[in-house]
Amino acid sequence: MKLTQQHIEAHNERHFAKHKKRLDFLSSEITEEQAILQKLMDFQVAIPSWALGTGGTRFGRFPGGGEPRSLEEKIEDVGLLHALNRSSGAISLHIPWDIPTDGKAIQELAASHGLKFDAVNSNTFQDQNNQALSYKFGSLQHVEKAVRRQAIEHNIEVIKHGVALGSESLTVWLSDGSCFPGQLNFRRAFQNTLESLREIYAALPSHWKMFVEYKAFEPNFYSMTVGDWGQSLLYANKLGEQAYTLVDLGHHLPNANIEQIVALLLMEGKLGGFHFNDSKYGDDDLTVGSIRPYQLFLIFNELVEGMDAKGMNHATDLGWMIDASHNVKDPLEDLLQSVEAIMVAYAQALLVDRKALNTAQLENDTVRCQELLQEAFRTDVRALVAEARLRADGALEPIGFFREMKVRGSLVAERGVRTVATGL
Ligand SMILES: [Mn+2]
Repeated sequence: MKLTQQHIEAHNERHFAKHKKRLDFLSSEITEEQAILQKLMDFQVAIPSWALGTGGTRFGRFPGGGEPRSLEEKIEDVGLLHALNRSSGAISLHIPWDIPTDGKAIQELAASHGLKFDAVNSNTFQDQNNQALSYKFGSLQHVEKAVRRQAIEHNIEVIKHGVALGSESLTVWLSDGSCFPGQLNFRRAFQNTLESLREIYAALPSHWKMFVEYKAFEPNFYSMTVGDWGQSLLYANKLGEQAYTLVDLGHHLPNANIEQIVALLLMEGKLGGFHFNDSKYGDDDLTVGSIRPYQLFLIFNELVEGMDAKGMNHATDLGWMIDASHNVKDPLEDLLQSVEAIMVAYAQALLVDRKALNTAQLENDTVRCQELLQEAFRTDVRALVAEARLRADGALEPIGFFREMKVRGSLVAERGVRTVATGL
């Protein structure tokens, strides 16, 4: 289903009076409102093609209905999100779950929804049906050259699909590692992986970036060959200037100081991509901002400060993507919540009085430092985020609209109750 602008306008008229009251109050509290609104309007977060269906765990999966059955329907779903929040203007494809058969037609369909193609993602963490060699003991790290070769060729294939769609980056996440002590020679695994990544890197078009994503544990439970930001940075530095580290919020050991990692990677010019989600225990893939909104704000605080220090464009110089799973919520509602949480944290980070914070830091005024950060964090910026949506022709209350219009019901009627999104 494609929403009409009239539907959105009617919704906005109904909610405008309440919005106006909230915005007027907020406007009296903040400075540089127009500049912040423009930044919010420019900021886009990519939606991965695998996030549009119901997720699951190794114990089970409980799908809702009306899940997208094809790449075309996934693009329609992202188009729907973007029509509502105007901040989801990109889609990130996973190969081979979403191989575009007709690149040009897919690109046109995406463009008709105002969507671009963000990073393409390779998959060597599972065996495909027609695959000659198994990744059971790793892919790019594998002790057998033929397996490494197969994984390299797959990544090069993914780059080709990306080129056909207008993507400009490749994300490599490896499940490679070991489950038991002694299983791997760590140095050999690293060297094999580096050598394999070098071949993939050599196949990148000159304007492309390669993101090396790390993960602390799972599916391997003793060691991961790209297990933390240090290892990812080693690879990225050895590969060259087109290679960057990608930070996924769920891929750290408990209590890791992610904001500090972000700050240092930015300082080194090596932060390239960012995956949003939230977690209580590990790689839980929960809705962004649902568990630790303050941490999300602190991360955005470092992102804004670090990017500004380097003269980077917030909207375009890093790859922003949601990487979450929706086990018990409607995936589209969950994604709307996630994007909202991201925009709220970003807006709050833009409110931080950086000059005052810098002065307080230089005076060792710890109390003042905390006050300044929490002043921004405790400001209710939702009306500002809503105003940015309104100015971009989005809906004042995206989830409210989704429910008022019974969008899921229409999707179920269109696609059926028992559809399963490809790749899940
Ligand atoms: Mn990720």
